[in-house]
Amino acid sequence: MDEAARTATPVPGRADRPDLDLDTAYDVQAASVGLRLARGERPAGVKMGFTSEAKMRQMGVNEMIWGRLTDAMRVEDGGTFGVGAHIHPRAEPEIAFRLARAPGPGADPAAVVEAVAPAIEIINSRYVDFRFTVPEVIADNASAAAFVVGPWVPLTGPLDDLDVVLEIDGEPAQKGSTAAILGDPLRALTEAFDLTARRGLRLSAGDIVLAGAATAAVPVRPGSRVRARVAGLGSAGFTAVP
Ligand code: OOG
Ligand code: MG
Repeated sequence: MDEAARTATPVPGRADRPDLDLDTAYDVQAASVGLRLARGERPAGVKMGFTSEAKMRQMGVNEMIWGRLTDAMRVEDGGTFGVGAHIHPRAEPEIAFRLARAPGPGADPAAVVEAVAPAIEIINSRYVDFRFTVPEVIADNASAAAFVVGPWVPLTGPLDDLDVVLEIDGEPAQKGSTAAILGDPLRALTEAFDLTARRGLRLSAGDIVLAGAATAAVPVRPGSRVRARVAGLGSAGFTAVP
């Protein structure tokens, strides 16, 4: 997986991998991200996947997953993303949370949130044509490639039904609502706390949690301007370059 990511060379998915159960898949993910950390990247938090019907339908899966973020995946808001280093990147609109502290067991998610922001995740499956089984996509770090976070604001109001638009070159490409994310993105945060704790990953102050896409993902082509707008929160965007 690490080599497929580094060299932008896809590997076959939905392949015969009888030993790849969920535990093994998360072990592969940890090992593969471990190689990135050994090369000097720093942990930056986690991303949730398949927290919305729209995403589950698009990818033909029905199980929540999570992956790990590193600082090297961060694209500055308004910055550029180089498509050429990736296989077939897609953008999807998300909500980002920044943690004020490590979440204790059974933590009230809102109480652990320092700030919330509109965000874009750029996914880039290392499998041919984005076709994979659930264990395969977990082993592939949940297709994580990059993320863009817009302006952080304190969590003051409800997040359970904010309009979301993903724009390409100023035109809406996907529309939805934060309600698509488990009914409320804060639920995705609770799931992130539970699922990571179960696998021994400790989140800490300053970590980012991406709640999962509110809509289906859209291919990122060189030259496009991509922006996610979330009503009441603002927007996050980037320009794709070759
Ligand atoms: C897997 C990642 C799913 C989300 O937000 O639902 C995800 C994929 O679609 O390749 O990041
Ligand atoms: Mg995502």
